[in-house]
Amino acid sequence: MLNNKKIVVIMPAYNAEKTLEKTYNEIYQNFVDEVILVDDFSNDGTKEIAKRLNITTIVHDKNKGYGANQKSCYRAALKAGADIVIMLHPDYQYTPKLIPAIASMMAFEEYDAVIASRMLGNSALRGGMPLYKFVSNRFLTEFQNILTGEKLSEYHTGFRGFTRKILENLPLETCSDDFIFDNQMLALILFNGFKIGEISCPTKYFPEASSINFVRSCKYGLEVLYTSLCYRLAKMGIKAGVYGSKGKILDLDKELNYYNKRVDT
Ligand SMILES: Nc1nc2c(ncn2[C@@H]2O[C@H](COP(=O)(O)OP(=O)(O)O)[C@@H](O)[C@H]2O)c(=O)[nH]1
Ligand SMILES: [Mg+2]
Repeated sequence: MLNNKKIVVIMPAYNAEKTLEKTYNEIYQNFVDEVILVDDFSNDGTKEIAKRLNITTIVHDKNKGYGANQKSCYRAALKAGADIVIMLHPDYQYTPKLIPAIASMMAFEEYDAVIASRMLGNSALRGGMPLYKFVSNRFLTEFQNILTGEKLSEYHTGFRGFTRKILENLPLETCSDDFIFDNQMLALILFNGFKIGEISCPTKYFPEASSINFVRSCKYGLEVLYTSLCYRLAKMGIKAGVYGSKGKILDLDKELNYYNKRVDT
């Protein structure tokens, strides 16, 4: 709790058995009310480790994708009564020690969302980010800033926080089940006039922390360009992409398959 706001950390997991415990152990538990993990039908021991760590765990009955995984995470967090939700990858790429800093930026109602940026400062390449990812991140960020009129240092980090208001009001059900979900969500936040704050965050690249290959990165990059173009069109009154009027908010009645539900005493 912070300023009477319930803080929930969500972890969209896929084959995270080697890094989950290390990530979890660095979460400052006194401050976080609940940790929820959604296992997207991993083929390793992710859910068993989550259970041993007493994390509220939900399992998908098939591999649904990174975006679909986040949708399940946000549904579960809203059902758990979260006021502030921090999304953290369980691949130990980002330091969980910054959770209190991120949460406090929203707990006192200065921001509606916060991203932990690898591009503020110069730690991305030092942390081992591949050069092609660094260059494309910079290019896509500039392109997106121009088309949205914003000035974020990046749009692609896996460490973010959102207020309940954002999760309840954005048409997230309409967003992709794949990796572009992340970018669509940020674009929707800006499109709807919510405020995004940033903090700097170190990043670590090692084999388990980065599985997206070159081809999937290219697909993601093209989809980012498309998302930004649709944003500009929608601002000009031409409904396009996820900004259309038929967007659906998260369907909270959808079944969640709890593998290990935390029981509050
Ligand atoms: N749900 C789901 N998540 C995935 C899949 N592949 C990767 N992820 C997760 O997506 C996140 C980002 O992927 P990652 O390989 O770490 O990307 P990078 O760090 O940006 O290079 C990680 O938390 C992965 O566990 C998948 O097929 N399904
Ligand atoms: Mg990663």
